[in-house]
Amino acid sequence: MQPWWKERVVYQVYPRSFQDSNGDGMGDIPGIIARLDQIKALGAGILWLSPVYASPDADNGYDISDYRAINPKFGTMADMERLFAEAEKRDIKVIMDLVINHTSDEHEWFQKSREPGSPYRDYYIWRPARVDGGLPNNWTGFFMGSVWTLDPKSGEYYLHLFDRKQPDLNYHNPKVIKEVKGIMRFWLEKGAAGFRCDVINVLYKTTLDDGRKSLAIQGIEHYKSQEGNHEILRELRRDVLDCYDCFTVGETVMVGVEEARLLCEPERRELDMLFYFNHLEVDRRVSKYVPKKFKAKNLLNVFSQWQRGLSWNALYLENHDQPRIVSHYGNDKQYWERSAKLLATLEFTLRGTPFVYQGQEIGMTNFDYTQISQLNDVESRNIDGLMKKLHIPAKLRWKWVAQASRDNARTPMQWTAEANAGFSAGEPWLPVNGNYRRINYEAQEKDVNSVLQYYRRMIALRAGSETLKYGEFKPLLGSRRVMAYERALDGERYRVILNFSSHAAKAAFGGTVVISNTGRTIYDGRLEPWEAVVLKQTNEEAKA
Ligand code: ISL
Repeated sequence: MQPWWKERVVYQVYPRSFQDSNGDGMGDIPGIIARLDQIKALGAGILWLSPVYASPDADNGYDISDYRAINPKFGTMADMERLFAEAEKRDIKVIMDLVINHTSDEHEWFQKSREPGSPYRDYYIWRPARVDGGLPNNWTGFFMGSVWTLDPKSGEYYLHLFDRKQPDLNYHNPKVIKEVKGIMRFWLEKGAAGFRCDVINVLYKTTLDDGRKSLAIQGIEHYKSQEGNHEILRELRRDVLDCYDCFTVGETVMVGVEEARLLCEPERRELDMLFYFNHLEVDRRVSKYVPKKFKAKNLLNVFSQWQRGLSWNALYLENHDQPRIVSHYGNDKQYWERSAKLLATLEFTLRGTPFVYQGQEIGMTNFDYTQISQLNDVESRNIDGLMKKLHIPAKLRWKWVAQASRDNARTPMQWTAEANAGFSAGEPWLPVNGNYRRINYEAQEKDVNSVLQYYRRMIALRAGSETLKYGEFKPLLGSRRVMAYERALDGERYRVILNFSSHAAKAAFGGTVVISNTGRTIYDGRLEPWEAVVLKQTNEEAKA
């Protein structure tokens, strides 16, 4: 018997943008409850909630000020308990976002920590200036600039890998680990079925020595996937997670396959699976802000490495930090619908647990904003500020920020063609994409050929096939535009052929058509633009 978290599909909800129930323009927990039936109808069996905890929202909830309280913008603890109960009624498991690399600077621990000599001082990483008055070291953070901010109260600097409002916890302090275990137990007892673990491979800073000179994230070699980090993961697993029927998916930054194996192969008893980023970076250089040409074969190579390198993958094409996949690797203009379906074909025919991000199932696109002032994301604003200091012209800054901004994924969910796309009766916290009259859930619910219906079909196809869930992955063909691969189990083979271009293409493979995004039922080796075809063949058929 395979564990349920390998069988099921996960649906990620970004609460503030999903469904508002009280007209304040902010999505909330009662809104999520009201939409559980839609999540169920998609065929998802696990709900991952981005943070709903108390937070001043400097990074939209990834800066937590109380791990045991609900952000009043989203509702109450009673609402949260009702969400667990309503999800359970529908056989949907709920996993929480575990953000433990840092807290908010408004967390009680940090406030107390600012007092030198306080028992909380060692919960965080404090250092005085260097003797020459310089910063404690030369590290730079994920959101650009130094990782050090001076706290006037104690006259020392504290370390933050992300925003200055997200001070890093000190994992050399056993009290911190004990607190984290308490938080995990609290949510598992309430009914959580596991955790998505935020930036989980950078917890343990081995030394605070200067980092090697680097264009970005200088100093990372001192804290990425360190042995101390592995020990913490094993301890959390042994002391907490192993006592519950739950799973973890770690968000791990900058890992290659070898490093990932150490973090999530089953015998290591650390994470159950992890999110890597390589597959979303095949058209990026150095940083996500610098584009390069997409080639299908490069994407296939990345998947081949990961599919064969790990015994189980977390599969995702979108989340709240990434541009919309149909705008990124698809074609959100002429071939919007077909390319959105092609990407669904890709995701559900790989080996692993698939994660669908809200709106992905209706092919939502990147935002249609025209200027930086319309953005909310702290990362986008910081990067723009930095580029401004480097005298990069405004037009170019906008071009780079717009295609990579995290707000692309954060525009409100497009439910209907009515005002504010049915997301809210009030003014949404972030403007709705102007294409909501054309792209919305309600319209696709009624249309048998919609992207939404195609997602449902792909999810059902995967659910009904041991080969698609557990079969071996083998790459077959990778060119500039086309990729093809095979999944095989017990003499049964699925062949997946994908044309990532607006040109016709050729790729000769045999088998019976199981599904295609053009409605074709016979495959003759010729692909239409953005066509996706899944073929099936048994050993007997191959011989015949
Ligand atoms: O978004 C990114 C690149 O596109 C990353 O740099 C991102 O910040 C990194 O993957 C970590 O993300 C997670 O932790 C952050 C939070 O802002 C993100 O929303 C979260 O997913 C800090 O908690």
